[in-house]
Amino acid sequence: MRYTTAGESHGRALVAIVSDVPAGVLLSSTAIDVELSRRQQGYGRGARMDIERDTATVLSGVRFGRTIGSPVALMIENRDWANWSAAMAVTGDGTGVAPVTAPRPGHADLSGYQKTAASDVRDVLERASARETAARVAAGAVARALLESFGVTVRSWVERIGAVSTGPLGPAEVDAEAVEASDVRCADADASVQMREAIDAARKQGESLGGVFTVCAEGVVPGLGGYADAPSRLGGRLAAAVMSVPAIRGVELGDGFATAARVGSDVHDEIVRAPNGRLTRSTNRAGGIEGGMTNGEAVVLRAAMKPIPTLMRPLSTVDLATGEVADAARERSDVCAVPAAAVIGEAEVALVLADAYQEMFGRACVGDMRVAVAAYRARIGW
Ligand code: EPS
Repeated sequence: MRYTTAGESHGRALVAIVSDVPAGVLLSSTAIDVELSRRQQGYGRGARMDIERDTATVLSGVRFGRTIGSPVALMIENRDWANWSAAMAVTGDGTGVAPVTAPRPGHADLSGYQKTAASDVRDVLERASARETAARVAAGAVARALLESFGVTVRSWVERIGAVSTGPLGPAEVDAEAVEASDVRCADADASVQMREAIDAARKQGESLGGVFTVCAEGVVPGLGGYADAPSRLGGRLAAAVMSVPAIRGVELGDGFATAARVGSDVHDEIVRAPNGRLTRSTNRAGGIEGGMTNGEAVVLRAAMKPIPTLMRPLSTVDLATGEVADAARERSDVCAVPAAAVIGEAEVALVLADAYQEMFGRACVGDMRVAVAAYRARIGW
């Protein structure tokens, strides 16, 4: 399963095309819209989210509620387009449209401008905007629908916003319903209050805040990915997918960086025979990935997000038209988008895992994949 996206932040629409989707996956636009709505939530989001009501129109690849083995094309219209149709017109010469000339530190603005010989930073920032992640989440909903056929669930929670942290939590410690009910995606009520206070304080100061979230996939079979060559190793694939989300600056699997300071016996997970006969692990410090493959434990990945670079109290930059020192461009911004990033992280993890299932069990038809999964599970006693 692969996907590509198109669309500018204030253009007419975002589009996702998901290819290599097997036939027979139950897929409704309602299920996609649930994910899009989850991405729009979160305390600290900017005014843009008051304008948008992201929903997906399924343009192809689905018939009578099931995928048919052709690419699934999804379109999310930008409601804000109505306010930008002149500035983002496909035709004309831009007369009367003021260019953006004050690149924002931390964004794609300056390097993108230099790379593409743009005359207006807007040519770059429109596509570099994290608005594009709505299309990724729609694509991820297709992957999620395939994973559901195999009993795999993918969830996330926030463990840090700015200086407020619950510390790393395992899946057994995190109530999924409480996370969904929290506008900071944190199941701990006290920490949630402090996180909201931190966001309020940042807003007052014209600041932005980053944080840390965890994505967790449960119900995966062992052996997804591969140990034999570099591109097949699942840890790298998961990390690359989540690192590709704008503003993500670090990813770790399981205990990740903390394992570097411990001795081996405090890091590796002993193999035990569970009462149901499965070969399982007494702990899950590896975050479900060993030797480039899943080991059957929950896949647990943590990601660090930097504070969003558009600041209402702007940093200093150089105006590209005048060469003078200037304030970085600003219109509006999220104060904090860590809860949204967690939902985007789920989509990325779902897409990688769906692809790994297809690699191992077939790409054409979900019924055949189910038979192959059942045979594999019977063979390994899982
Ligand atoms: C976003 C839409 C954008 C931003 C945000 C993400 O809308 P606008 O630029 O119209 O305010 O709110 O993007 C960024 C903060 C960024 O730095 O790219 C969305 O739909 O998630």
